[in-house]
Amino acid sequence: AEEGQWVLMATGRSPTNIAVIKYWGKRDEALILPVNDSISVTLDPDHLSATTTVAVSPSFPSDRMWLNGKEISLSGGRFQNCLREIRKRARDVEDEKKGISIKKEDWDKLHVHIASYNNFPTAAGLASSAAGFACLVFTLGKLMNVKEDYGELSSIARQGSGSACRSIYGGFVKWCMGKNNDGSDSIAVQLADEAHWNDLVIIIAVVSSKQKETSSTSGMRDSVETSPLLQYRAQTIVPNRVLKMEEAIKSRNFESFARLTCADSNQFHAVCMDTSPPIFYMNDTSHRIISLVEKWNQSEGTLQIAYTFDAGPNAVLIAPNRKNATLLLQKLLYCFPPQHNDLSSYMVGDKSILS
Ligand code: 2P0
Repeated sequence: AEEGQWVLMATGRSPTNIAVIKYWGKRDEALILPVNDSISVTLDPDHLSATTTVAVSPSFPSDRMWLNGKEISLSGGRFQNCLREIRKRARDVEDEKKGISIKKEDWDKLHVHIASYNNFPTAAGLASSAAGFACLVFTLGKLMNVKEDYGELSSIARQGSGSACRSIYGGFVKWCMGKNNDGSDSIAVQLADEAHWNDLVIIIAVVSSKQKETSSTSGMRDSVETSPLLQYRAQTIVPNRVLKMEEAIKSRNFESFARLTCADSNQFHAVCMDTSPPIFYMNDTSHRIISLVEKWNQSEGTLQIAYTFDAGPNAVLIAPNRKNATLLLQKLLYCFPPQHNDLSSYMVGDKSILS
């Protein structure tokens, strides 16, 4: 900003979320309306999160954004939709200490600078867009004194990236697909808060931090257009599974939670295989991790670990307690010793998975 002109800033942090009932497929591409409900767990922000600072000043001639220090274009429809929706809801802001007074109607003329950092690899199937857009919407809302409730904010974040609507809350979150054509009821709701199931431990085995080959957006578009399994899944399987998952979370039933989580991950990847041309997000190492967990679960007769994979080869492993998490790490280190470079690192969400 130039001398004598003020700058007002706000900073926020949003963790990413891991879907245990997957979102895959849109019924409306522009508004980002999904073909089914989904359920996720929001991670602890210390491990996988976006931190965003937004600044406003009369000396800024245009809106600009930097991601991990590099300027990126804001011309995409998704950024513009989020900015527009937040600006629409902006209110008066008074900062007496700095002598700043912004009237509601001033926001249309003021421009913002946005700087966002991820503390994890971008676009490696670790849901960076989820944390990023949730954080952008939340922080812009803070700067512009937006008073709308979290449901409404989630519906704005959804227009940045579908999965972002679930990162507005901590804990266990459901994205309700909604019925309306305008998206007004396609919002996220919190099923249980951060403290509800504190024993769970999440371990992310980073198989590759390379950028994925098929983006989620184009992958799910191809699946909607070509996969008959996707229609069956959305209409017949998921509604039932969502009910069972809500019950499992409510009653902290790990056996049921793990069974549903693994089945839904596998079905999501089956839909990817059912797409023409087929989409492969998992690799040999991912498959070996599944086998390791399945063998262990079968040998015990009860589920010891849940696994789930998103649009990339990295494994998200959920243990019911620290004992199982420790055993899992031992097994992983034995099968993938450090000098073996199939697995680059482990990230462990200690104790709580939530912010
Ligand atoms: C999910 N994924 O539920 C699923 C599971 C990936 C696999 O949401 O086009 O980045 O921005 O709405 O949100 C990734 O999709 O896609 C995703 P857009 P998004 O977490």
